Amino acid sequence: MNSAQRRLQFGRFYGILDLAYTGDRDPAQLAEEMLLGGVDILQLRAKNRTKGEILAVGEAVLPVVRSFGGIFIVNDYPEIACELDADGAHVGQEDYAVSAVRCILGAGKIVGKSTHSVEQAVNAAAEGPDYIGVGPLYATPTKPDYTPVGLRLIQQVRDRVTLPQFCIGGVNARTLPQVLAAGAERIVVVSALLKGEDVRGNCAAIRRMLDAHFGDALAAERR
Ligand code: 3NM
Repeated sequence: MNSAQRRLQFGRFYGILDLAYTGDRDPAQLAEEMLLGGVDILQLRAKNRTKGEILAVGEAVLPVVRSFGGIFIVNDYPEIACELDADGAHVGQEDYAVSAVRCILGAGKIVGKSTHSVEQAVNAAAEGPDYIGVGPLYATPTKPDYTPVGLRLIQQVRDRVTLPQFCIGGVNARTLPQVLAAGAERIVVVSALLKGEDVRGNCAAIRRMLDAHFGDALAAERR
C-alpha cells in the first residue's frame, strides 16, 4: 500500500470535478476551491470530451491537487491516469475489470469501481479494488439514466463488504444528514459542489457537516 492508497483510508469527502458543470470556469481554479473547501479526494470526470482535452485538463489540475496533499483520480480512462501519473482511476460496471486497470496503472495506484446493488458491490469487492462507489442514492441529473438505489443499500453493502464505500448520487447539504444516518462513512458529491458561484463555500459546508458528525478521528489523521 503506498501513501495515496493509505491516505484514501482517511478520506471521507470525495469531490468530482465534472466538466459538464464547469462552464467557462477554469478547472484548475475550481479544483483549488474544492480543495480549499476541504475535499480529500478529487476526481476528474469528463463525458463527451476527447482524450486530448481530458489529458490537458488533468495536467493543469494534478499539480493543484498535489499542492494540497490531496488524491487525484481520473474517471473512465486508466490510460490517461497512467500518462498523468495520477493517484488512480475509477471505472464503471461496463468498463474495465479491476485487474485490467491495475495492469495499466501499475502497483501502488488507487482503483475504484462503481456499484449499484449489493450483488455488484460483493462482486466488485472480489476483484480487489481500493474502494467502491455505491449509488445513485437519489435521482440525479448528473447520471440521469440510473434508477436510484435508495438509502437502505448503504447498510446492506456495509454488512457484506469491508472496503471503503463511497456513497454517491444526490448527496448535498440537505440530504447529507439522511445519508449519514443511513450509515454512510464516506460520500461523493458532484453538482452540489460545482453549481453556483461559491464552490469553496459549497465544499466547506459539507466538510463542516462531516467533521461535526464524525468527531473526527479521520479528520485528525488528515490534518
Ligand atoms: N456516479 P451528483 S451517481 C457520477 O451511482 C455518478 O455510480 C453515480 O452526482 C453512481 O452529486 C453519479 O450531482 C452522479 O448527484 C452524482
